[in-house]
Amino acid sequence: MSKRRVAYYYDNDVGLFSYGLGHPMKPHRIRMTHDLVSAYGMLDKMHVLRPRRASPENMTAFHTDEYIHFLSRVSPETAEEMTYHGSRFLVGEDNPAFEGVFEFCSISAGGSIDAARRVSLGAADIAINWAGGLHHAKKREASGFCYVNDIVLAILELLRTFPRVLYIDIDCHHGDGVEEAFYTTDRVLTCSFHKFGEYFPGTGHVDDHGRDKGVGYAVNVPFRDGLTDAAFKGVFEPVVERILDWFQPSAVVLQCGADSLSGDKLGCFNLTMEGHANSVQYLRKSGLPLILLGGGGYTIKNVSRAWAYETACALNVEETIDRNLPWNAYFEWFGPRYRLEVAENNMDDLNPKDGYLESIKEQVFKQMSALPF
Ligand code: ZLM
Ligand code: CA
Ligand code: ZN
Repeated sequence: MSKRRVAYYYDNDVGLFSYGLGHPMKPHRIRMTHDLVSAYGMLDKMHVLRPRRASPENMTAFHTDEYIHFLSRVSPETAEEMTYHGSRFLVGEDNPAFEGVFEFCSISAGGSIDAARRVSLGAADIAINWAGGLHHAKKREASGFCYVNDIVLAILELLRTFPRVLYIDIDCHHGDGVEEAFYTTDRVLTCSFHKFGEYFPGTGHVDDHGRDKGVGYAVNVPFRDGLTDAAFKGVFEPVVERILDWFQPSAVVLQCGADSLSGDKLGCFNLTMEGHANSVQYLRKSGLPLILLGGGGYTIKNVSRAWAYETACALNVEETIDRNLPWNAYFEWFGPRYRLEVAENNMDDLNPKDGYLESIKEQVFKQMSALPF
């Protein structure tokens, strides 16, 4: 069980895309992660694969033909007239029609679909795509920096082989696009941990737990600002343990959004690298087929630290890794300490105050215990 076969999907072109000047989402962080993974000598320990690019047909397994047709043709030059004449597929500054947007989406989605195929075939125990995890994209529109929902596409691929898939989302934002896609089915259980209250996208209330056949198969764990490692672990582990026992998934998809780390530009939690990676370690120990995806993460030197460390966790070599960063192409970005660490800061943790943490845990458990075992 300790040595798992790991497949790692990476396309060298992904870091070259740009959402535009000043946009917080920076595809370059995927390349920085890869450089760290490479500098640590981890590439030799896994199957390194370049994903096939997802085709429009692959994408319409979830999205509408009209939306994907639009996305495959839109460019910075034509965005305005296409939006003016057609329906509004892209909304505002969050989702610009940047140069190469469709190619970027086909790399991101291609990696997640290939990861799902490889795990389905039994050719890998863990498959990683740090360019995936774009959980807000909807069937017929882009949302929150996400255009194509690579996660939904990967889960649909897994459902061809596996009876039940568990989706866990530790991005600071609610995983609304994935939840919505599987809200009425009992074959996919979605579980998102997120900041809730005056925060994008506004969904993910603890009471939202699925509809029709899907009642009980959506789990939402809303947090307040300042979430620390201990508070997170104290909710994550019992909730996920209960889900594993009850749902008995045949495969797990973990969205490792890194905006839940301390010091993130858009996030408001206070997790260290180890506190974040505990989720990866916990699910690795379950022994279930596992897909690790990226997601948010806007303080990019910390994103690359966390995802490089989580790659080491997948390989079960995190104990042996040198906490002084090896020389790499972006070494100067990691000063002044040049360490593999994301430290907590002194922000106040509002979660343990006036019994909030206990009450959230209780509400989540209450919903789960109302279900037939
Ligand atoms: N305005 N530029 C998380 C997705 C979060 C919606 C408020 C846009 C920003 C943000 C874009 C340079 C994931 C909202 C924000 C300004 C309406 C959000 C472009 C700064 C900038 O400087 C910026 C021109 C931009 C966007 C901040 N947007 C911060 N937060 C959220 C979306 C995605 O991490 O979960 C997964 C990848 N949007 O709050 C507004 C309501 C648009
Ligand atoms: Ca989340
Ligand atoms: Zn996020």
